[in-house]
Amino acid sequence: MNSSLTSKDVFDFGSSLLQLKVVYWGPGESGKTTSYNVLKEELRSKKISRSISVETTDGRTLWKDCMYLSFSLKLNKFTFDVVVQVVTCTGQERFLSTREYVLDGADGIVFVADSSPLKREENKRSFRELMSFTASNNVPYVVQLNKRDLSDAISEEEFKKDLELPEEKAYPDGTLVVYPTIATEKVNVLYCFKDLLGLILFKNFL
Ligand SMILES: Nc1nc2c(ncn2[C@@H]2O[C@H](COP(=O)(O)OP(=O)(O)OP(=O)(O)O)[C@@H](O)[C@H]2O)c(=O)[nH]1
Ligand SMILES: [Mg+2]
Repeated sequence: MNSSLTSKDVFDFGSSLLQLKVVYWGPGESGKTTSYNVLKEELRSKKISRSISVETTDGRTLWKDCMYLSFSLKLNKFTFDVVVQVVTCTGQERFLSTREYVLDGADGIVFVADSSPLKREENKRSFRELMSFTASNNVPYVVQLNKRDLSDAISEEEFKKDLELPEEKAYPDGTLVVYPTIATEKVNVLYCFKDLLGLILFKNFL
């Protein structure tokens, strides 16, 4: 699905099947795979495939993590079967080309940033990279500011300035400008993912 399509193209009323792809994107070791694993656990009853992870020997993502979730969506008198492919890409600088490939066909993106003050430049660089990939197709995204448990975590205000995000807490549609998360403690990860799904559906219906 891509953003230039209308709801009629996206929702196949004949088959009632809606297929979406959500990509977790962000700098190296910001917590993309940890967030993915939270979804895998919290939504295990919705998982309809094995989860595949291709890692380096030290546990970093080499290629991607990937799984499929499925659930029913009721809209008025229609019921849709929704299948969501969830993937993470590697944050490692040297694998830029694989990130482009993983992002291909994304319907929504979770940008996972790192709260460490040492990662500010990496957050900026990765966000710029993402914006350059998404500039032409207007894919909806949400921003997860992860590792809020760090004692020296940067403030949300500093982070918003770094990424040139609006100062407000929320957008007019109610989604947050920044979702503070602690992926290792499962805090807010599912909430952020659900809001992104809402944005994708909203964008294609209205
Ligand atoms: N303190 C803290 N550590 C975290 C949090 N989330 C993830 N981590 C840790 O950060 C490290 C990297 O996490 P990953 O989930 O592998 O990061 P990634 O973004 O998938 O990394 P790459 O695949 O290499 O790009 C691991 O040691 C995690 O345990 C968090 O919320 N707080
Ligand atoms: Mg990873």
